[in-house]
This record gives sequence, C-alpha cells and structure tokens, in this order.
Amino acid sequence: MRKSSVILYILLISVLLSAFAPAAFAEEKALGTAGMDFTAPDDNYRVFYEIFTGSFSDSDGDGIGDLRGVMQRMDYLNDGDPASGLSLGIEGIWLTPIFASPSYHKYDVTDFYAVDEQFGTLEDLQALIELCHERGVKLILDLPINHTATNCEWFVKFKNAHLTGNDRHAYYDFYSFVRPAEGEKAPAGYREIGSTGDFYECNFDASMPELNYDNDAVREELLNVAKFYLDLGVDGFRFDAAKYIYFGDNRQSADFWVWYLDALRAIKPDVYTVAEVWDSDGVTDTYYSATNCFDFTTSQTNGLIAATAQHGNVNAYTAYVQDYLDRVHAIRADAMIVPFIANHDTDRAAGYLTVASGNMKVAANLYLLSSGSPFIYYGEELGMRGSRGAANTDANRRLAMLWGDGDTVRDPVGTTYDPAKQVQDTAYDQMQSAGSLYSYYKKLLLIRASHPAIARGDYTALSLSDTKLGGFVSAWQGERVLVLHNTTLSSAKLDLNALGLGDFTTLSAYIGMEEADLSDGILYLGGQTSAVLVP
Ligand SMILES: [Ca+2]
Ligand SMILES: [Ca+2]
Repeated sequence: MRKSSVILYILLISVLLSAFAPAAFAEEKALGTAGMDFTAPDDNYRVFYEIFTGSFSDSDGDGIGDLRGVMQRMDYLNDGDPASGLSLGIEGIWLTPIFASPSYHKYDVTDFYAVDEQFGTLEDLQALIELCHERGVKLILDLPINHTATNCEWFVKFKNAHLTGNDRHAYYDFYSFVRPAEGEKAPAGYREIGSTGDFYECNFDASMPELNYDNDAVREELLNVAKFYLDLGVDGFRFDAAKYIYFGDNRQSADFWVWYLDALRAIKPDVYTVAEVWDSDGVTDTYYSATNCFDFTTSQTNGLIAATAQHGNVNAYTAYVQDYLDRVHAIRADAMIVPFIANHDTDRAAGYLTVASGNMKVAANLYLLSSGSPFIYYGEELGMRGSRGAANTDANRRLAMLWGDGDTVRDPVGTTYDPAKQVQDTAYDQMQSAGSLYSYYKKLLLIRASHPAIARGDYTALSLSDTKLGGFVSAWQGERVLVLHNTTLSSAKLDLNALGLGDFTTLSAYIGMEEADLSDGILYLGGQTSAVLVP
C-alpha cells in the first residue's frame, strides 16, 4: 500500500469510527438490562475494585491520586442504579493504605490515626464513605499492621529505649527484637539497633520494623486502629502481610487473626475482611479459621485462571473451585473464595493474556462468573498493562489510571514502563465503545448481579468429557443457575438432556467472543464464550 493510500485509509477509518461512535454508545446504554432483576441481597458476596490510591484520580492537580479523586470517579465505578447500565457496577472498593506514611505506596505507616496529607483528611474519608454507602458500595481499608515506618513515634521511642538501655520503658517491647548470645549471629530479617547488640525484626526491609504481638499493649493499640475506622463507617479491611504477624509460624499468626476478628465481629457482625496470605492453599486454609483470604493459587501469569483462559481445561478449574469451597466451608460455614487475576504486587494480566486474543475476556468470565467475592484491579477493565520489567520496580504495576479526560494523576515515582507498550484506548474512549473491554466488564458484572446464585450457594462442578468445555451448577435460596465456559477457539455443542441438565431450558445470557444458542436442549456455545442458563 502506498503511503498516500495508507493515510487515506486511516482517514476513512477515523471518519467511520467517529460517525459510528455515538450510535455505538447509544446501543451500549441500552445494554440488555431490560428484564434483568437486580434484587441481590446486601451481603458480602460482592465484586470489589482495588484502587491503588495514589495512582487513581487526582482532585487537586498535584499529580497524586487522592480521596476526593475517588469521589469524583464514583459515577464511573457505580452510579447507584444497576439498571442504568451506565457505570462499571462494582460493589465494593479496596483502597490501598491511606494513612500517614513517607512512601508513595504507604505500606509503611507513621500514624494509623491520620490520613496521609497527600490523600486528604479524615473528613474526606468520611465524605467518601458516605458517598459509597449512598451508592450501595462497601469501602474497605488496607491495614498494614505487621510493621510501621521507622519514623513512627512508636519506633522512635522503642529505638531510644534500646539505645539508652532502658528496659523498663513502655516501648522497649513494642517491636519484635532479639539479642543473640555472645558470638552468635542475628537471624535473617533482623537489623541491629545502633551497636546495642539488639536486633529488630524487619522481614521486608529495614524501613519496616515489625510490631511485637506478644505485647498486649501492641495488640490493644492495633485493635483500636480498626475500631477507630469502623466507628468512622468503613465496612471492613484488607489485611496486609497477614502471615508475617508471627513470621514462620502460621498457626500462631492465624490465632492472632482469630482473636482480632472475634473483636471486630463483636462490633460489626458483617465486617468484610480478606487477608493477604501469599502462599499455598494448605497455608491459607489455616487462616480461614479467622477470615477469608485472597486465592493466590489461581491468580497471576502461572495461575489456574490464566492457564484455563488460554484454551485450558475448564473442568480442572471448576473442580479446583469446588474443592476450595468444600475445604474452607468445613473450616468456617460462611467462608468465601476471593479470586483475582492481578493486584498491585503482580504484573498486570492484559500484558500476558492480551485483549486482542480474547483470552483476557475469557479470564474475566472465569473468575467473575463464579462463586465468592472477586477483586478487579483498577484499570484491568481497560486492559491496562504494567509489569516490573528490567528495572524490577513495582511502580510499573501501579501506573496512573488511563482516564483520557484530563485527569492530572501521574505515574508513581520510579516508573520505567514504556508508554508505547501501554493500551492506547483510555477510559474515555472505551466508555463510548460497545466493543471495548470496559463495556465487556460492565456487561459481565450486570449478568453476575442479575443472577445472585452465581456468586452464592452450593457450587457443583460439572465434569464434562469435552475437556475444553466446562462449568458448574449453583443453587441458592431456591434459585438454580448453570454456567458454562468454552475456552477454545471453535464453537461447541452440548446435549443438556444427555448430561442430566435438561431442566435448564432458558439461555438467560451469554458473553464472549462469539454467540450462543439453545434449542431443544442442545446448547451451541461459540468459541471463547460463556453462557448462563436457568430452568
Ligand atoms: Ca492529589
Ligand atoms: Ca511480624
């Protein structure tokens, strides 16, 4: 193609796109909400949205995301009317830490009772809580209580007590420390306090000294922190580094969380909590005695969701979910699975799954049309990319939300990610396009919200002989739903009667790269497409 004809071609496409954009938007507005029922109960089986607070939306022009920024994006997240079809439709928000802290990520806290001034004030937090609740959205805060910053006044007092040898000081035991015997070395993960021979525990970094949870004053203080925010109206917490409370002893750490959760539930019986226990299922099971945990096994590039989304075995995935639910329900009757594909500590999923291949959409189908309380990482719904890369920096996983409408939020310090590799369609663009990943996520959440039984109730994995097609039946309060996924590139045909599923006579919804059709008990399910059936 000659250069001039290429330009002409691009011009023609642009004209066509702009001509069709308003029509497509109108069609998108109509997005099949007619006839959908949104009477989902007010419980904790919610779709959450993780906001890396400093990278989301900037309300005051300093380039840093803040609480007022989240408020100004509430229409994007949830406009309070599921039937409008005009907002993403998330049902909960996880804010990464908002407390006073010297770092951009704020996982090293100076003062747990203050909002960092870069993010706003306690009054801003109260206003955000109010707005969330008006929209039926729950707000949970990130509690990194295993450690603090070194400039936290507790640590300053602790350090001084050791430097002066004052072992009667109230803060002498506030942090975890050891004094190795003469000639012995301190264990890994400890740092000497001056040249006192005392070493404080810091498994992540010297800048993150770990609190001593054998000290009742520490327990009481960090319980007060949670109570303080529950009083303010937050709905719950995400517990950072939950297995590090007593590092190396999961039973003891889990017992701490049982004690902590007993106290929180006494105040707020429906408090929403989820713990970060980045470990195998055998280990997370231990923590389920206290709280739900993120399901790290199915997340990330090597996880079961990504593997299944790339034309993998759906039966293995649904069998995994059923086994998970069976195990955690045996530990605690109201336990949930909390799936996700990426968060602020992992590479973004669109980078390895890709939107163009359709695999990103299949992954979303698998974990959002499923049991429990899934977490979407901000920008995931746009197909945003970001990975540690050669510079090995987490900042690349926390890039500024691509609003495309003049939001002044900037990438965090230390970012090295090549903007040319980023998805080019912003939120502004994608909201106008029925074919965008944003519109896809929106539709997916509508389907989920209109069928409460997908997230709740008894989950029974199907074991189909066609290993690239699979699904589950879920029953909740008299409602039954059948969810089927086809992860292959070609359409599949399923005789529901032959499988004993003939009572599912209505194809309620389908979503994916192709279409679905049900007639006379025969379901045709297009490639990379999922279907929801009801009796
Ligand atoms: Ca700001
Ligand atoms: Ca610890």
